[in-house]
This record gives sequence, C-alpha cells and structure tokens, in this order.
Amino acid sequence: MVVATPIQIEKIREVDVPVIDLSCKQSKVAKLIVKACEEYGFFKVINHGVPHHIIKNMEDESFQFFDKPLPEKMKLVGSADPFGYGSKNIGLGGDRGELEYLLLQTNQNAIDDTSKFMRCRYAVSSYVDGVRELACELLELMAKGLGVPPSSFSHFLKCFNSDSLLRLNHYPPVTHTSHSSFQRGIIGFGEHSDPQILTLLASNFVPGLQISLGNGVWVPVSPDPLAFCVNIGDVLQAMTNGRFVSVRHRAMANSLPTQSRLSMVFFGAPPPEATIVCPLQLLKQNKPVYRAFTWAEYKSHTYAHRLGEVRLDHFKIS
Ligand code: GA4
Repeated sequence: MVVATPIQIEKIREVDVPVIDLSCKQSKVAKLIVKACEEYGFFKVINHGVPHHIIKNMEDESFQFFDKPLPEKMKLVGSADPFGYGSKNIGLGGDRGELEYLLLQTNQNAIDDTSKFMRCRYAVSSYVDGVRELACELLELMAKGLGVPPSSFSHFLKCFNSDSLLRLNHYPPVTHTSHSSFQRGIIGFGEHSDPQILTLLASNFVPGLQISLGNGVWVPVSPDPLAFCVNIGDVLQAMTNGRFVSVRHRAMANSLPTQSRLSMVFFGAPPPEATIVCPLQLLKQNKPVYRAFTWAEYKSHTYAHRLGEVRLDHFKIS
C-alpha cells in the first residue's frame, strides 16, 4: 500500500478551482480557459453538452465490468501490457496504486473489440465520440484565446490514427491499516502529469482527485458528476512553449469508507508520427523552450520511465 509523504511536508489547501460554464459567450469562455490553463493547467467544465445518459451508461457498464470475478475480467480483456485490465500495477516500471483499471485504445478497431466485455460497444463508442468532440471544442477555444489558428491543437484528435486513450479507474474502499495511513492518506494513483494533449475526466460522487500547486501543496477537487475535470497534458505544455502548465495530479483511494470511486478518463493524443512544435504566433520574441519531437518518441520515453518523473524536461533546449 502506498502512503502519501509525511503530513509535515505536505499541505492540503482548499482552493476554488476554476469552473467554466460552456453556455456563456465564446469570447469570454476562451479568455477564462486560457487564464485557468496558465494558472493551474486545470479547470472544470459545466454545461458541456455531453448528454448525461451517455456518461451514466458508461459508468454503469464500467461498474458491471469491475464487479465481475477476476478470472472473468482477465479472460475478457487480458492483462494490461499496457492495454487491458490491471490491478495495483501501473505501467511497466513497478509503480503501484490502490486501484484496478481498464486501459483502452480509442480507434475504431479497438472499440469494436470492446464488444467482448461491454454488453454493447455502443456505451464505449458513444462516450468516446462525446468526449472527443468536447475535447476538440475546448482545444479550439484555447486556440482562439491564444490567437493561433483554430485547429492548431484539435486537428491531432481528429486524425483517424490519433493515439487517444480511454482509462476506466475503479478505486474500491480501502481500510486503514494504521493511524498514520489514515492521517496521510492512501495513494490510489500516484503523482504524475499526463503525457498527452488534453485530459477529460468524469467521475462519480466519491472524492479523490487532487491537483498540485507545487512545493508539497495539494488541492482536493470536489467531485461533480455533472462536470468534466479538464487538465493540460505535457504535449500541450510543449505546444504552448510552456505557457500552459501540464498539472501534476494524483488520486487518493480512501476518501469514503464504503463507497467505490470510479473515474472515466479520456486522454486526447496525436497520431504517432505527428511532430510536436509550438505554433510560430506563440513564439514571437521568445525562444523555443522545447525541441521538436514526435508523439511516438515522447511516448516511448514516457513508458520507459516511472510515473512521477518530469518527462518533458528531457526535451528542453539547454
Ligand atoms: C499517465 C497517464 C495515463 O493514465 C497513461 C499512464 C501510463 C500507464 O498507465 O500505462 C503510464 C503513465 C500514464 C505515465 C508514465 C508511464 C506510462 C504509467 C507509467 C508509469 C495511460 C499514460 O499515457 O501515461
């Protein structure tokens, strides 16, 4: 069981994270999103347009999958390598957390395959279509707010071979083994940044997500089943020359004693061969901070390293 670092060097701070109402005027929304991405690399969206029944259906299917006995889950999807079913092991480098998960690719062939374990693949494909569309809308609002061509970031997610992923995380309730684990909290999914462009997370009503403000300060994000939590990934930090922050975040496992937390996370990613560079309009007098790299290159660097590493530093121009 992984326990958070001692409370003396870790501070929990209640901060109102930005909540952005997508039904407001576009130009106002674009400005608010840019501000949130610069300050936190994180915001919540409400009135986002993804129909509630699509989210609920995906949630029900996910719970049904995780409720199955272990041998059945393994038989249906195989063990994560990295795609498939995983329990407690995260990635291939020995990271551990108090969760079980299902990691899926979102291209059409992969979704067709999901019919093996979901009662109908409609749940997965309609969820992925809905969140992808929302992710593109948000990326276009960011482009508008930054004054770069509208599809500068979103076009990657629209490619037929975009490497976007869907991750279903199930955090069962954890009983505390000691007083100190109760005080410090048990880690469900350890501190990290997401390597992709943009992440959209929906969860049930159980808390757990925290974002980092740096220097050991953590902000708990209150759960809202009607909102999506949005965070910037490493690729978008690179594409904005460091202006947007790829926020470090984690999930705690032990918030409610009897309730499971479920999160459904879409990672919007480029196709493998895409080259990641910052649009010229954002460079102006500033020198580029990162060298150009392909998503395939970044991904293999990512998967060869531990969860908590700051992977983008490797691509900094010294
Ligand atoms: C973090 C974001 C996504 O969940 C993920 C994770 C991936 C995995 O679980 O296989 C990684 C992690 C994530 C970054 C570092 C490597 C790879 C586990 C790990 C230790 C699916 C992703 O793309 O990168």
